[in-house]
Amino acid sequence: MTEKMAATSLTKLVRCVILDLDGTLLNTDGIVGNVLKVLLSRYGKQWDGRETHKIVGKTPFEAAAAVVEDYQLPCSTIEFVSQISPLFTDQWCNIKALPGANRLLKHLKNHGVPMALASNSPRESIEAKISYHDGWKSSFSVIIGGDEVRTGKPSPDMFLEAAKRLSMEPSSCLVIEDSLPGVTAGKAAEMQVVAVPSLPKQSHLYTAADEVINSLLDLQLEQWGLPPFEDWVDGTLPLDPWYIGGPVIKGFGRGSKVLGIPTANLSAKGYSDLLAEHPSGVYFGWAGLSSRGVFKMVMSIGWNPYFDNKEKTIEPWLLHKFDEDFYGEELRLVIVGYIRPEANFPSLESLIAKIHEDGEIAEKALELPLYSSYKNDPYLRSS
Ligand code: ADP
Ligand code: RBF
Ligand code: MG
Repeated sequence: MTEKMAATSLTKLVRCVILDLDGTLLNTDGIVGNVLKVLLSRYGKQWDGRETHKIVGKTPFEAAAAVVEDYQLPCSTIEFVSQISPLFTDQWCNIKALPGANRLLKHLKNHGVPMALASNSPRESIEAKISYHDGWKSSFSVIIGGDEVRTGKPSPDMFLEAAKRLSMEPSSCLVIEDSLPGVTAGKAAEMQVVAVPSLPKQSHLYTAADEVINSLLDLQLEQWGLPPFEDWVDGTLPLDPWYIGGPVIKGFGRGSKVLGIPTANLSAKGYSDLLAEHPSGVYFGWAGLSSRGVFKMVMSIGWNPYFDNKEKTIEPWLLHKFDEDFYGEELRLVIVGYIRPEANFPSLESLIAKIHEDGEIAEKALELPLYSSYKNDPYLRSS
């Protein structure tokens, strides 16, 4: 190793992790739609989910102001906030952990890496929200809420206070954050910062972060001198299986034509919640076709950066040679593992080569008992 490389890697070594809560560990955005649907209906208005992007990442007051204006509600922003707050409180029990959050907390706890939770929301709300997630509260040696420091993020106060209470130097802390104010705060505190943006197609805004990743599944702890995850198996990360299905519809019409890789698309209707819940990336599992059987499958979820799609889609490639199309047939998928984040590529050839590599990884992994047992899942054969 050269002297310069040794110096750079040394500056990266950390000894503890400071985590943000909403949007980083918890899918708080997932409940926003539920709450707005209820409140707007009281005003005789209908919540249009497409406006979510105007709300996430804002303070409660800013978000409320945007909704009051957009829907021309006959109330002040302050009135709206006081009406919506109890609705949010009622939903805290429904906020899901983001993919990879439980895995991360368990891993760091098992390895004795000290953790702090630092969130702009009040201490009381933090405690209430995490109370619904087993083992979370005891994972953190320190919890700091927005009401416990003079100024919240983007000020570094909260992170500096967390370091102090952990008895760590700021340079020994790794901050994990989804929001821009959080990243700004972490860098102002002179800490290492990994950004996990919660909104899609935003990574170019996070230039201040030391690394930008797509989801917690992509975290590489060894880069920061922390104990690496030990759960990857032959290039795959086992997941709690999830299920999705429906009739095969026409896609972008380019899978076979442009790439030579047909992907059997499912309609976004009826599974938008499921799609929103799962980070974009390349996954694999088993695919059942009602009259044809069960096949190995590798797929991408997301916006296909190479084609810069406007919609998040599911693109399942069945690892089997079919002699004909099967549009309209019922396709059932069980997704059992993760391979990599979606990427852009300098050429079509390199995209195609990568997808074939994904196919080989999936093909091999699905032989492992860990994954092969799902081949017999009744969901794949019922329709
Ligand atoms: P589209 O844009 O309509 O999805 P594609 O070129 O991606 O078109 O082709 C997908 C279609 O090809 C599927 O809907 C299915 O009917 C057919 N097909 C044939 N072989 C496969 C395969 N191995 N995996 C997925 N789809 C396949
Ligand atoms: N598209 C991308 O732009 N980037 C990717 O990293 C990517 N990975 C893929 C991996 C697999 C296993 C499959 C089946 C597709 C992938 N694609 C990716 C999507 C590809 O662009 C898509 O199937 C076509 O756009 C067809 O609509
Ligand atoms: Mg397709």
